[in-house]
Amino acid sequence: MENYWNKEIECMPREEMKKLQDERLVKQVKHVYENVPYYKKLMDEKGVTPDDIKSTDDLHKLPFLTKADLRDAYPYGLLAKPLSECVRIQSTSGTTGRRVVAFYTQHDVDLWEDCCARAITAAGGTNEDVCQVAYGYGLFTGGPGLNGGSHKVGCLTLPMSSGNTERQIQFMRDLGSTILCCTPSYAAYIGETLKEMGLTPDDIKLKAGIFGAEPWTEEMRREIEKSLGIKAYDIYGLTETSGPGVAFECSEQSGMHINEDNFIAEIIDPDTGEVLPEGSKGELVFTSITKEAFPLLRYRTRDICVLSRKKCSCGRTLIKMSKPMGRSDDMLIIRGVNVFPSQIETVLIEQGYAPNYQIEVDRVNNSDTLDVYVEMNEEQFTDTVKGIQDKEKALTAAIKQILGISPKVHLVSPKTIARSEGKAVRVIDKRKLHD
Ligand code: DLL
Repeated sequence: MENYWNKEIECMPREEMKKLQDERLVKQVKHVYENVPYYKKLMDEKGVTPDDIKSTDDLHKLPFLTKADLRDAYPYGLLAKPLSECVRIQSTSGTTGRRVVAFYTQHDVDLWEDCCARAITAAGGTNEDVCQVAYGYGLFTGGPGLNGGSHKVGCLTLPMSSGNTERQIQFMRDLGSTILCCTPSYAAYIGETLKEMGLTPDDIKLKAGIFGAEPWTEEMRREIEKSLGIKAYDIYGLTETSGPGVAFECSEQSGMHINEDNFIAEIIDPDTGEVLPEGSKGELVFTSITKEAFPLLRYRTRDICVLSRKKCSCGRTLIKMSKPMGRSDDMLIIRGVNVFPSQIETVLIEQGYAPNYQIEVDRVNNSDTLDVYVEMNEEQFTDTVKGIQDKEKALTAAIKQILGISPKVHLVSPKTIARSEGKAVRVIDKRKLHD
């Protein structure tokens, strides 16, 4: 039996959903044009006015927004409501200098939590459940989003945040948690720890997990399902569009339904910006049609995926997105933290190293590792062993300061990092997260 949080919306006939989107888009464009001078300028430059947008068929006329725009307009430049009406911010992890900050009115928080409630319900959650939220709390959207969704559904909510794995397992056993929300890599780690503690899935009551915020494979899904004795559901979202719950998986476990009453999805060619027909692989672009405080229009996510309207056995008519298959920029997600190679390069240069380096990312025992190989010049190289170790320590600390996660730094002899004749290969990602 399939469960819905809001059946009317989730199973709405296509034509009705389009009508709803049309109305909301027209209203939203007007709201943004009148209240966000930054976006008005982009529209003016493109020669588009709100009168040109009569339905979703006109969406392609609007300019795109990118992460660069968000940095440019930081912190308040894209705000569409007076501060007096905003009640919350959230922010993404690990971006350079200027972080991305998203704003919420109470109405926005409610809509966001509602999206998360849909995800929890689709995973079988009801008010009989005990929902353990082990995503990070704080600026990261994972903890607060799923926490709010869990409250809405009426689950007994355990706001654990991430970390302290043995305590997670103890609470899980003592309180009889039935739903676990965390990143897939943390779920796998909890599974391993359970085993190390001499326990089996029969010793816990978990039945479902809601895992997202980073790429994960079908193999990883099977491994987690087995180690915890659960059904594992994917959930997608990004801070810029509110957080988790933009899309969620249903019992069919074959792609995530996008909450189309709140977000219009498009797939574009990342090089030309041209809108591609349904079924094409390309960059996912979102327009939020219900958010008040931070309503981004045509925001380029950089996530590469495919959209599909194929009939779903769960009865939902909401369009489905595939698992993200990569990114159209060079952002890496390491232990849930967004990392750009350029951030590491900036630190190296600041610390007096030449930009001869290589970043190696791997996944060992389901946890991401980050190794940074940095070449010393002749002068640096003649140092003593202790001197080199001290330099490695200082560099580790400086990188950690910027990224929020700790790398393993290896200083290597001059001229040992291969020079490239074309584009430098700065990153070796051995994780094989995409098929
Ligand atoms: O990761 C929001 C979130 C929290 C989603 C909890 C799901 C669960 P950001 O930190 O802004 O927000 O990172 C957003 O993470 O553009 C994707 O590249 C990636 N991402 C998010 N969910 C998935 C997923 C949160 N299910 C960026 N599969 C996005 C693959 C994902 N990648």
